[in-house]
Amino acid sequence: MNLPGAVSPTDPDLVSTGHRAVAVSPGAEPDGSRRPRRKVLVTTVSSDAHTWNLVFLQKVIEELGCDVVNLGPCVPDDLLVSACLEHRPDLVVVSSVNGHGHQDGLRLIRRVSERSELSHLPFVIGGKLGMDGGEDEDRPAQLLRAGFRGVFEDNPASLSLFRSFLAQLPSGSEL
Ligand code: B12
Repeated sequence: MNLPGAVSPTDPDLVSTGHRAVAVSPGAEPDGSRRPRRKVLVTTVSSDAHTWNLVFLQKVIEELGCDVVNLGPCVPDDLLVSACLEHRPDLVVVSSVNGHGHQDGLRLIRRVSERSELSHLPFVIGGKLGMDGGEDEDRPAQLLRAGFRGVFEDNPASLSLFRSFLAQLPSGSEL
């Protein structure tokens, strides 16, 4: 199945091959070699008070051998920008489930794109991004156009695609 909006950091085939999942044990490549630990910043948007989605994502990302900085709920755009500058993550994962993720995400990524120091930093977004709770054909395209590298709206395949995306993410020192 081809999911609109879900893209790979290094492998454009992931979009068309859909379910290809890569299993990685913490700190090791599938061939057993070591790679530098990647740092992932987990956040939500300013309006969103839900927290278990963030805890869940933190656990998923840690299982894939990454260090996580979790900013918790209701993160103002400016705080997120300063956290990116302070922590220098390899990836920012934005999760939102309250229905405003699409609008807040567009505003947030525009704010981020004003900072040239963050131009190299990939952002992805996922969860329940609209008020309808389902998927919308235009939302991922809009979010990708605005600057997100991946959009993972709630559906049965989104977590597996996200894991594949993360498994292929290079750390800053490998770029
Ligand atoms: C608990 C809860 C609350 C609590 C939150 C407490 C807390 N400390 O977290 C409270 C009571 C505060 C709350 C408030 C509101 N809530 Co609420 N809440 C829920 C509820 C019941 C459970 C959410 C939860 O914790 N799930 C467990 C976590 C682990 O799962 P999850 O959130 O679904 O996240 C999963 C996926 O979305 C996905 N995912 C999420 N982000 C990402 C990111 C990436 C990259 C990927 C790959 C995957 C991914 O992975 C997660 C695991 O599968 C849901 C209904 C439900 N059953 O889901 C409604 C729900 C999320 N809430 C909803 C709403 C509307 C609200 C309010 C607006 C209600 C209101 N009118 O006030 C407010 C918003 C407050 C705010 N400012 O954000 C709606 C959202 C509707 C939508 N988006 O379509 C839901 C779906 C209820 C419903 N069916 O209408 N809520």
